[in-house]
Amino acid sequence: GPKNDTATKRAFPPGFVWGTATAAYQVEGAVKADGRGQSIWDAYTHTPGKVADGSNGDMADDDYHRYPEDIALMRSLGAGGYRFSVAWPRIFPNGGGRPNPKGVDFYKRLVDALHEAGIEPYCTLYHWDLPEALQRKGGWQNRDTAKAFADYAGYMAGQLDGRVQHFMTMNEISTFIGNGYGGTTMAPGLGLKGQALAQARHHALLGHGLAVQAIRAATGAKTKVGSAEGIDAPMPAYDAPEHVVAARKAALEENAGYLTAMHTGRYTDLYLKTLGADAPKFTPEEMRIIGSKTDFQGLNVYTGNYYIAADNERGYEAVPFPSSYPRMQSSWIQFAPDAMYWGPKLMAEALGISDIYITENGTSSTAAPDAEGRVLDIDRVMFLRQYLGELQRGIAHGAPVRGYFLWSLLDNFEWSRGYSERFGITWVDFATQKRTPKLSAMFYRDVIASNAV
Ligand code: GBH
Repeated sequence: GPKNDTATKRAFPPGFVWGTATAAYQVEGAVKADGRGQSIWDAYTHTPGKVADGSNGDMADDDYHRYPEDIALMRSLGAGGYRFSVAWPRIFPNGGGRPNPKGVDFYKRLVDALHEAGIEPYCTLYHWDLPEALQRKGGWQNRDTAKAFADYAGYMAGQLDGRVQHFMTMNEISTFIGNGYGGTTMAPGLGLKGQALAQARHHALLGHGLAVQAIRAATGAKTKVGSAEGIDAPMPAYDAPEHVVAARKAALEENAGYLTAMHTGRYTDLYLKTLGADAPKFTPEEMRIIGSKTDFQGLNVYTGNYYIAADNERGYEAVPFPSSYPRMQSSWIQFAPDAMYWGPKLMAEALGISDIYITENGTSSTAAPDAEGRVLDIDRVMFLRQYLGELQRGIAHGAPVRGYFLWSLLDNFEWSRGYSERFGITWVDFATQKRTPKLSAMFYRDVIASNAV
């Protein structure tokens, strides 16, 4: 057949990791199987009025049973990596105590099947499904949860040692604290304010740091530990030097409660000053733990914020998005491919990060099967092509990005949006569980095959 026009493509470095990503509660289903305990997301989704379409993750993609078929999909993409998460309540149904061997076995089977398919597993230990038993004791508001998380993370990493090389402690502390503890749109939906919120955030950071240490203690020297954090990527409004400086300052200050604390072991002066009496209570020892050295940083990049230089205490000012700014189906995804150029580059420069993985990037799309059953999601193809082009340009200009995980392999349970927003490059008919690769899957297969966009 006709050859691709590779001469006009922009190449990624040799050995660049191409993968897809999912999370346990969003794809597994099988919420009562093999002794799994309840999580805060079971409780939340079964509370009327919380999820847009009244749905839940009871079945989701039934990936708990269909993972061999899902690995076959990854294989047909030619993907070399897969980012998945472990459901804490499958391992410790009540948060701690005695482990549940059947839950552990599921992840061993999954990881072994990935290796058989030539796919490297990247394991996230916490993608928001806190055991409900721990929420009853205050969840992340309770400092003991940080210790319980580290115990679980160390135990699970030890069980997968030799089979998994890359572990991420948590996914997006900024989101589960911001929306679940500060807001009400995610589990547990507490709507906390002030000091209580800052303290819950501090405990989550502490859980991350303790888990980094526990994972290292439980695994061999080859293990690489990091986290996957969400950022609204800092971007200069345009690339004049003063605006680039402003965006780099924003990279530090806008992430002060998360990545900056994790990479420097301190809260910035501005962060503490802004919180004032609401600042978290912390000890120097806790800050040392939070700053535990990691081997890589995962960044989930969907969109960003534009900055200009400003004559104020921060030295920058965010440029608001006018309502005419282009967006994707999910209204929070402003179409901003330059987020993929500037985000990794400025975060690496601001925090001295040497190895980055894009642990999530992708978009929702309203594209649905046509008369012939094809899903021609050209909006997602356009989105991915532009973001990947900017990623390539960033790497060419020194951004230390080693791999990219597309969110998501499958349409899945999109948290409080239920099944109304589809992020998959594979269509899932939730009534039959039939999987159909979309046009974007063909596009991604092509990118992977040529290691270029
Ligand atoms: C990621 O979060 C998650 O890690 C992943 O599980 C999820 O499926 C994926 O994105 C797609 O959403 O409801 O208007 O208040 C991305 C960061 C932060 C985006 C919270 C949505 C809520 C917006 N998310 N935000 S709103």
